[in-house]
Amino acid sequence: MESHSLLSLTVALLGFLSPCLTRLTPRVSFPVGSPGRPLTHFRSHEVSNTTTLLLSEDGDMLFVGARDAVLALDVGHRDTMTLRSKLDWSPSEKDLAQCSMKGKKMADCPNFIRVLQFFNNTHIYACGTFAFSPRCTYINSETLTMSLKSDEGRGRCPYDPYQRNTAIIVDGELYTGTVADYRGNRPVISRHLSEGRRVDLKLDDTLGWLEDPTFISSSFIPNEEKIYFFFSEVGREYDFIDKFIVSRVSQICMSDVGGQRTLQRRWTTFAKAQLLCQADNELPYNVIQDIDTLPPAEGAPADDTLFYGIFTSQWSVNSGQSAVCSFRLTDIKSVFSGNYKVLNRDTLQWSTQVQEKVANPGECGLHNASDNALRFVKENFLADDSVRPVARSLTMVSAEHSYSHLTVQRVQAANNRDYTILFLLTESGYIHKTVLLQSGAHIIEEVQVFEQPQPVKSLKLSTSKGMIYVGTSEGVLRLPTANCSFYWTCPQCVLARDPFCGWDPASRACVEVSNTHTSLGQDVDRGNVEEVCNSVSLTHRAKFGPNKLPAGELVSVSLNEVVQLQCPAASRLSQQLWERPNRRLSPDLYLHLEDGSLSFVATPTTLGHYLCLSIENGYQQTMAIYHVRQKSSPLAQTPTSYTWPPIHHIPTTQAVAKPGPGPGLHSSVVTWPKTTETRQGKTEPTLSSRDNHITTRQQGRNLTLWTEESEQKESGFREGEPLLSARGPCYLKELVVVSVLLVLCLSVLITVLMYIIRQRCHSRTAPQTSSPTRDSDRRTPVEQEALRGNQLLSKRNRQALNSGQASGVVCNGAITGSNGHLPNTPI
Ligand SMILES: *[C@@H]1O[C@H](CO)[C@@H](O)[C@H](O)[C@H]1NC(C)=O
Ligand SMILES: *[C@@H]1O[C@H](CO)[C@@H](O)[C@H](O)[C@H]1NC(C)=O
Ligand SMILES: *[C@@H]1O[C@H](CO)[C@@H](O)[C@H](O)[C@H]1NC(C)=O
Ligand SMILES: *[C@@H]1O[C@H](CO)[C@@H](O)[C@H](O)[C@H]1NC(C)=O
Ligand SMILES: CC(=O)N[C@H]1CO[C@H](CO)[C@@H](O)[C@@H]1O
Repeated sequence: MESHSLLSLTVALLGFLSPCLTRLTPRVSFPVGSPGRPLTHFRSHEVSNTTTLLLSEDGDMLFVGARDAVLALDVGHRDTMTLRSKLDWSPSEKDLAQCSMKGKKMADCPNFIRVLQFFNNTHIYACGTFAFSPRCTYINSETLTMSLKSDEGRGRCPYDPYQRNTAIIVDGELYTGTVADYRGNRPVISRHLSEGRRVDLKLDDTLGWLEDPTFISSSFIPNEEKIYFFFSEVGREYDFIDKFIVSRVSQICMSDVGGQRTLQRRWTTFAKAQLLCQADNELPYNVIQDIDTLPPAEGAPADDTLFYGIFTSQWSVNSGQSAVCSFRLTDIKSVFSGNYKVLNRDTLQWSTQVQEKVANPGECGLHNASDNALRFVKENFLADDSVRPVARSLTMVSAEHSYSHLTVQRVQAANNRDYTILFLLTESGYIHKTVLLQSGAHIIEEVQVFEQPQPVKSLKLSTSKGMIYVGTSEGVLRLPTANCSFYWTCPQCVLARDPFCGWDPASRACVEVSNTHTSLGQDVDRGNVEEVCNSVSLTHRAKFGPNKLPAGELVSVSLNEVVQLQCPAASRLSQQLWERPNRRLSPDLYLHLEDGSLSFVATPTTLGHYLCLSIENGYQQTMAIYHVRQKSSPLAQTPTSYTWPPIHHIPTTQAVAKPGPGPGLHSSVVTWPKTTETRQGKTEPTLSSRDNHITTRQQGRNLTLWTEESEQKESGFREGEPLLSARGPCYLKELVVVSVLLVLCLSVLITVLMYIIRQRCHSRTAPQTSSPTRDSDRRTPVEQEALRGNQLLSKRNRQALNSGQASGVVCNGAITGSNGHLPNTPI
């Protein structure tokens, strides 16, 4: 127990130093109900717990598996989803009584539909939990009527509605991964509805085929004639850690009909391998949450099929974080055709001993093989190698968001190049639309789909209709995959870097990319506004040129009053700057607040024009213009609209060649003190903050405080007094010192605590020795790895910070070891 708490403490400490992640901020955010991204809902008080979604091939009909019902929704219209028909399918009173007699909660006894698949052209096959006694049936997809023929659902559908399962019908046969008993401890991957010489198959009951799995998904690869299953389970090959979870891919051949004597009515082609979502030298994201298949591009070989999965970590270091990894079919195939581990039946230990290969496990067409070969296959089903992600790296990591579901799509952009788009659902209810670029993932936008976190059971993409469907416990909601009209200028359209959207110079609108538009302005890879918008349209300059600046706002103030000017952000990725025509913004007089606004005291020198600029990806645009002038009489108080006087040097909405800070701005921007200690001490608040400026909270709070104070004793200041120099920066130094001291104190305290804890452990478990060698012996490899990593890492961190690389990068917790391939270390 002690060693466990020590491990968790170490791991928790490491959490402060983990891998250096660049933060992924969605460029724009649409709150729920925002008109830019309208959602369509289907809700009915008679419908709840919508768990399974099935989309017709033409995308016009959505079949929904709910509680005690199957629905057919007409989704052919862009504005509405309407209920076309509903099939009630609930257990009888007697079934319910039996269910509750068995000690189940009444709320869990209804029929929760968990399998919904097209069976043939006219029928759907559906299974439900049916009061903890699963049933399956055929449903006519036109009339939504149940056929008389119904099957027992054992092995096809879970008993317990909270258990995850997967099912897929190919050529009229049902392939499932689920638990096949009431207690939920007999997991099985099986085939049903086979006819003639083809028999129903399941896994052999031999130890170790599945170890307490959670089924995630299954995928049919036509060229291979194989079904792949994705799940997580206990990784018994890592017996040094208690309940180490591993993610798996497993395969079966569709041609399988079982063995003749050995493995009769059992899979002869089952094999499984570990899916490793891990960057070199870091803790693995070991728990698969969801996975989606991206078929190869047109003309590309089937081996290029990709699987995009969301993975989280079992360890609290990475809690709340998630990673996306992609796996290539070729890599999966080569792992399955490699060597296999051997299970010692007596000790139940896995080993990688080299042995004579009697057969190739995982090979299709073994049904005629000898008993000897089949016995070999039966015992060798865990591939020795792990499947590593594409390019051996993570596709993306999010430190702030816990993703639960994803769907993936390939989109052809205006330049005819293909881009991969991921739609990732966060647990807090946002969909992140993400494009994968050479330079990494870019979150184009986030759309809030619900306000309260909801258990989402399915996310479905309709590429033909450009819609995403989300099944929640309350119903179904839908949002379009793109709506380009939100971007109403060429720069906005280009900066979005959305492969779906391009600027049409003819209609002067941001439109959806399609074959009919030939020359759309778009730069997904770089988002270079200058190049795209200038080359696309010269008239555009005139439209947004200097004489069409937004009308300035008149601000009337009395002298010595504190003025605060707001600056709206163009996007979450933009930075705001302030400029005055022909003047410098002296840091002595002006204060740049965290939200981008500017604060100063009205004096004769500070009266005049102010320009708020937003800069993003090297492109600068004017967001607001103010004219601050002295109040002449109480009458002039109301701000009136104001037209900008002709000023020639100021940058306008057209692209500015050099994004560098304007005159005098550099010195006035509050910068980070570049000391190791302050960085570490302060990463936490910035991590959670959605703001992309690197400023401390403390600063913000203090500056606000100052504003309030000074408002109270406004009259105490004299004109032109360098107020801010006397307050802000000088206190900042003190603040830094205090933070450093605090961090130091905390470190000392934690070290002492750890020392005490360790001492205690020793005195209890090993009273006679407390030598460090003994200590390290007692640690599991993971712990040792972690601790070694800790030392290494702090050294690395210091180096990084010294060389000034740390800016803009959040460091929060990695295990760096010299040979830290921990989950892959053979035993
Ligand atoms: C796209 O967004 C605009 C507002 O920006 C909205 O009026 C329109 O209805 C949306 N279109 C679709 C198809 O959602
Ligand atoms: C069904 O929905 C209700 C209400 O959202 C929820 O509390 C319950 O857990 C759901 N049941 C299942 C089996 O998902
Ligand atoms: C589809 O399957 C159902 C159920 O077995 C059967 O009644 C129906 O005739 C089949 N339809 C076709 C077109 O084969
Ligand atoms: C394999 O088995 C099938 C029947 O199960 C038989 O027709 C065929 O001849 C066998 N092939 C070989 C090579 O034994
Ligand atoms: C620079 C400055 O004003 N620092 C103050 C920040 O606020 C704390 C209390 O919230 C004061 O103690 C600091 O002096």
